Amino acid sequence: MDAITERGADFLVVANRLPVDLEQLEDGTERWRPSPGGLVSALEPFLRRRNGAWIGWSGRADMDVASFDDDGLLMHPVRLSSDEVRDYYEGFSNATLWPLYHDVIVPPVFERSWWDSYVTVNQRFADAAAEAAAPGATVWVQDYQLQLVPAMLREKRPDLSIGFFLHIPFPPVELFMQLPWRTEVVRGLLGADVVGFQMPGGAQNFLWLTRRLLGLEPTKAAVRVRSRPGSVPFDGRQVRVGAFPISIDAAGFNQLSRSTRTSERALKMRSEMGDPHRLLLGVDRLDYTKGIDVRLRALRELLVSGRVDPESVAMVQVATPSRERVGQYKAMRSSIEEQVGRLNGEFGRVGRPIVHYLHQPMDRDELVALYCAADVMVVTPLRDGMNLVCKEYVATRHDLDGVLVLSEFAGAAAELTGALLVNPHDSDGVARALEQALTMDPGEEKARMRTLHRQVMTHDVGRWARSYLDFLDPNAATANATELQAVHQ
Ligand code: GDG
Repeated sequence: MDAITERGADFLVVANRLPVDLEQLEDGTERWRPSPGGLVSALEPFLRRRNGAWIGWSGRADMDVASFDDDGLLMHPVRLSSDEVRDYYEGFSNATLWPLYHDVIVPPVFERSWWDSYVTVNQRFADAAAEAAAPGATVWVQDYQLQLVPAMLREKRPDLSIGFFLHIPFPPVELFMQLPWRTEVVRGLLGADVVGFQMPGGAQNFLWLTRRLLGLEPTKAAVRVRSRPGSVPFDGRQVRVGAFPISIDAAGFNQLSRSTRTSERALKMRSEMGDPHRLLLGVDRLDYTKGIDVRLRALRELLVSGRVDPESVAMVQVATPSRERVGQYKAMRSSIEEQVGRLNGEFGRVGRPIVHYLHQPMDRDELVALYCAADVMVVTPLRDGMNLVCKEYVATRHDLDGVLVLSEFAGAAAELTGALLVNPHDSDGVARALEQALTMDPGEEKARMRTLHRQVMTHDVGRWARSYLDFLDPNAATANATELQAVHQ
């Protein structure tokens, strides 16, 4: 805590999790290991240049961890008790807000004690940020777990420039209105100077809600707005609202895919699967929003009807363990595993299953080799804020081969128009798209992938971060551009 108490950080990220994991070594000691993600790589240049700090939970309950310096970045852990992990995190965040914001695919649970815990924990994050920030600092609050932080922080530190970004969809008014604490959440978000969403639709939903719940009229004046949505006057300030579609470290994925090690591994994977004529791939956290069941049903339909020969295809489905203590996730896992078992039982043979199902985290090199090995990437969420997996697949296809089947209900569909877009609620439509992908002629495949590849390589996560931060603080725009240029050289 020493460095930040003395001077304070000029740029702070506040997120549920720190970008590091506590790792247990063989000798019983522990050390912090970076958990690389797009967000941290995109924000690192800004954090380093501006005396940055990251505020978040360590991932372990009931553990006091002092602030520490991670290779020049200040990590400031926020403590959560095991009751808070249950109520704030697994409860309100993942069993109330997550389903409510994803079209109520499963019913959200409304539980007063979870809400109370959400308020307490949000206050703790806000207090930590208030303490760590230098006068006039920029604080960027991330995601649905921390929607009350902007207002709580402004209350204590009106001098700060506060941004908020929601990584998941923001729901239509009719759904959001179910939330018993709807006004409190909207007021929490309005504490920010900029409320950012993935898509213009989410920003628009938010603006409509501010009118419905608080009677705010959007400002029509010539305020600088991004992708239209606009701004609302609140509490003597203009709160600006905009869409900022997130992306990936495209160059990083591309580079990894070009290594000899990756191509050799990709070839080996295919041969271990019996060199199928066409290999399908799905990569998701095991989550009911991701529509893993949708693609398995479509594949089964093609096999049952004889439109696809079981000898010619194989599919890999990586379903990374996620939120395993939340009830809805347990039920979903069983039903997906039943589908996989049924497909393999009916269409596999000894040593040659149709679906290779992996319920385990996979390291990044292995994941990239899988992307390179796959002929068809299948991404069929029922609702997804953006979906990074489809962008990662595209970034690794420097050979311009590969077909992407993508749900219209993923934010990424707005950009990735070269994909075969499907409605995940239309099983016949998904089956038709899979069939089309499996039989696409190489000319069309390359033409489509060329468009996709260009889009992803030119719209990376660095560009996303810069566009948001320039919008939040136009005075810093030139400095941000210079800094990023230097980093990418
Ligand atoms: C939320 C929003 C939005 C997955 N399994 C493994 C692994 N992953 C990595 C993927 C990808 C990331 O996790 C998943 O990102 P998604 O975007 O697909 O989905 P969410 O986790 O739901 O993310 C989403 C995102 O936030 C960003 O704003 O796009 O809409 O829901 O990067 O590669 N990585 C490794 N092993 C795995 O087993 N190494």
